[in-house]
Amino acid sequence: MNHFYNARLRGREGLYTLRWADGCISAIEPQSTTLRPEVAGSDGLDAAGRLVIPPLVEPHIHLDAALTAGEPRWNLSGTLFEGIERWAERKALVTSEDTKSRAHRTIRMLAAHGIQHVRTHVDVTEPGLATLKAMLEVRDEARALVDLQIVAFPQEGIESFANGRALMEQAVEMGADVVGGIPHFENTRDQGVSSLHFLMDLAERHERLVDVHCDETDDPQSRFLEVLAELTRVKGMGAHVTASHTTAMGSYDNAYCFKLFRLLKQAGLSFISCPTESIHLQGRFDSYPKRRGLTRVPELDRAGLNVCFAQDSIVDPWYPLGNGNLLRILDAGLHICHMLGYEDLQRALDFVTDHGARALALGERYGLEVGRPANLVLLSAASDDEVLRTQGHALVSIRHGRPIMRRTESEVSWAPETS
Ligand code: 17E
Ligand code: FE2
Repeated sequence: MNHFYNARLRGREGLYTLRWADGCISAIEPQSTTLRPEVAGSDGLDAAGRLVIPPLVEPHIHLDAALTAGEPRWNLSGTLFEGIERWAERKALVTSEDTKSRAHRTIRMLAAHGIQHVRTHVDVTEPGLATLKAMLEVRDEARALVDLQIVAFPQEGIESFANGRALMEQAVEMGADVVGGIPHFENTRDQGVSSLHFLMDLAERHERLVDVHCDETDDPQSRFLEVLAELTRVKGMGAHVTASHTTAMGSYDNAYCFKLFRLLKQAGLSFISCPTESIHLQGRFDSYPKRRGLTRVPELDRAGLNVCFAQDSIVDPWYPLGNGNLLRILDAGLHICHMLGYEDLQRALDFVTDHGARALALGERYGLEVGRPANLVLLSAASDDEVLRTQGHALVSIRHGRPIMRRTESEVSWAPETS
């Protein structure tokens, strides 16, 4: 196979033929009519008027903890903090084989839904860093399916965990792509602030990206985002810094948020919201009315900031469900964030494609342009809103010019007497 024909492309009118050669996109040709298979040639695939897009991007997931829910115990309160405690118990039992086998199984679940770019957080609050070493191997072994970015993620803190700083330094030296953090979990406000100074310096020195679990709480006093944004602004690192979760922003008062947004725009950092995870983990200390526990997705988007959606968890101590389908997360996110208006539905896929690619700083490794990698996904629907309305799927995934996944569409058949 070397081309799609009768493809619809987002943001463009009409039908297209999309060709590739040597693993890269070689032509994007507008068609004047619908092509019949005899005309198009046997080495092409008929997109039948459906969308061809660059791959879905999963910008935030924890592959090291995936598929461990209930082992050894369930998170009964449904809080982030109990999740961290349950994970600490499971973490004591991990082996390299266990980590790698669960990570590979989960990556396959992601790839089965048209995802080819993944950023995973890997817990580095583990003396010896055996899990990180295993995940660095997974990064190479999984290349046929996904490009994997690894975040050195200090789940139990940088300042409040023994040797936290040294573990972070070591993780970066071993080859982590991204520097993480968790300021709202540090023991004190001061430690949260100093952890951010430390991790931003570490990333700057080693030229790494940054992705901080930031203010993942309903506590309106959790204001580490302003510190992260200010450091980002001063260092001019906006294109390389992401704030994940920032759920406290859903509880900030508007006067503070108004001032904060000015800084966020100057800093130009990216945001990731994990809507299914946050609606599940947050609001847990409320009775009624009960908060949604999400960051201000539409407001960030309207302010011109880069926001994307992510899964966060698949069957782990924090979230018991998940199947790799990022379009399910998009559906939930748009509902929870009051983003089902006409305009939002026309461009909904931005939040799981281009915006994710920007957060991951993929640059020219991503997108439908001649010369870029032939990483392409055929969807089951012709437009963003139809993908959502029909709960559409990725049907074919092409990676570096080779088909790696095909999904058969489900069909409904009727008994004769019903017609
Ligand atoms: N760890 C954390 O701090 N927050 C989360 N949402 C997950 C792990 C899944
Ligand atoms: Fe996370």
